Amino acid sequence: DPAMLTVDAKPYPYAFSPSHTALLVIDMQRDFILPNGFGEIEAGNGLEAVQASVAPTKKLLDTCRQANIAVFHTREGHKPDLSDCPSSKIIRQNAQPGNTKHLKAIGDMGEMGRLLIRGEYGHDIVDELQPLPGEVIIDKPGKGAFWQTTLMDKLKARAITHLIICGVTTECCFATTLREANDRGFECCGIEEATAGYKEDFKCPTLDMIHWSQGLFGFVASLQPLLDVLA
Ligand code: TIU
Repeated sequence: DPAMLTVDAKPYPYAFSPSHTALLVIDMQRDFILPNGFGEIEAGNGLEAVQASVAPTKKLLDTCRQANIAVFHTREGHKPDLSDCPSSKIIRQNAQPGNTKHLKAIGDMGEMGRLLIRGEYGHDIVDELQPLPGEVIIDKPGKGAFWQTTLMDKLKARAITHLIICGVTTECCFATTLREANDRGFECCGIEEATAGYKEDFKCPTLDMIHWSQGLFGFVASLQPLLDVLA
C-alpha cells in the first residue's frame, strides 16, 4: 500500500495508513494539568511531568492536523448530578480516613469549578490543545475511552484501524484506553514524550508493558521519528 507509513517503534516498526489512523488525545484537561485541579488534589505529587507533556503533545497534534489524520480528544468527567459516576469511584477517589492530601472529591467545588464535572472550566481541555471544529470530543465517565461512549461507533464510521495515542495520565486513562482499544482490534501506538503521569516510577513500566512480548497491547514510539515520517 503506497499510502502506508512506517515509524521506528518498540517492539518493531509501526506501519499505518494516515487515512485509516486517528490521533487520540487523552484527557488533556485543566483538571489534570493545572494547579488546584482534580489531579493535583488526587495525586498530591508535582504537576511538572504532565505540564511538560503539553508542548510535545501540541507538536504531535499540529503535525497530525497537517497530515490530515483524524483527531479525537477525550475528557473524563460526569454529569452535574453525578448519576453517571459509580459510587465506587466517588468513594475511592475521595477523602479517606487518614488521607490528609486528597481532601476533595468528584463534584466538589474547586478553584476551576466543580471537579470533573462537564461544563465546568476545569473539565475542559487546556488552552494550548483546544479542539478545532471538525475534531471529535468524547466525554467519558471512566478511565477507558470506550466505556459508555460513542468512540467505537465514531472510529468505525471513519474506517479507523490504527490509533496514535497520547495524553494523561500514562498510568491511568492513557493505559486503560490503549488496552481497551487493543481488545477491540485497533493497532495502537503510544507516543513516549506525549504522555505523562503523576508518579514518575510508573511511566517506564507502563510503556514497557504495552510493547513487551512482541507487543502485548501494541507499540510505543518516540515523538521525533513520528513527526519526521508525517512531515
Ligand atoms: N485522565 C486520567 O488519567 N484520569 C485520572 O484519574 N488519572 C489519574 O492518574 N488518576
